[in-house]
Amino acid sequence: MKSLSLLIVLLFAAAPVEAKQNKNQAQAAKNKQAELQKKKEKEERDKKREAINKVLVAKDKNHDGSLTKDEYLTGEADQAAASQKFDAFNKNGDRSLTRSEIEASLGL
Ligand SMILES: [Ca+2]
Ligand SMILES: [Ca+2]
Repeated sequence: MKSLSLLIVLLFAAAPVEAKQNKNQAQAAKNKQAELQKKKEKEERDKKREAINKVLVAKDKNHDGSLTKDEYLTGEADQAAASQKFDAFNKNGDRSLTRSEIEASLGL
């Protein structure tokens, strides 16, 4: 009987520790999830930047770091759609598309 009451005392004493451990584990899992999410977002940003680099390398014929509409439209199958895209990306309405305008349009 004595050992049973001792066991009960031990169980009660252990319960808060276990609850704390569960909480810590849940927090660790959350942290890991957040870390993975961050990593995924970074990978997506890197992918977008890489895609932008590719477009600039391919289309920026005079290598000034921005694309005129002519440069942008060269090689596009659907000229009307590409033209609309250019205008949508070209936030300041000037004659060229800068890297930062493209980045901004892709949410970077
Ligand atoms: Ca250019
Ligand atoms: Ca512009």
